[in-house]
Amino acid sequence: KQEESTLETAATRVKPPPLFKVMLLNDDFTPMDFVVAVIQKFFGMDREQATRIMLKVHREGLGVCGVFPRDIAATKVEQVIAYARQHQHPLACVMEEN
Ligand code: NFA
Repeated sequence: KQEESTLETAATRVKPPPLFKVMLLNDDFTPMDFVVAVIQKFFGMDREQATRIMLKVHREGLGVCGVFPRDIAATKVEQVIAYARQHQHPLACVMEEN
């Protein structure tokens, strides 16, 4: 098996990197349209997908926007929070190991 040949032995193989869910949390103030726009802008979804996730967050309290390696997840969280604060909205975004 190629993966166990001279270049990469079973002994040196490492675990795959952990993945993190990036989630939005509901609040009573952030406009629905703004949340849809955030999901489209930072998670590359179309308006229909983004609306489904926004409604899940609205109804259930939170929803997953994507699953990423640690650094990418952390950047998404920072970008979403910064963008929301720039627009004076309290929208919360968190990451959690999968
Ligand atoms: N609950 C917000 C409202 O009714 C909408 C919202 C959805 C906020 C998802 C945050 C996340 N305006």
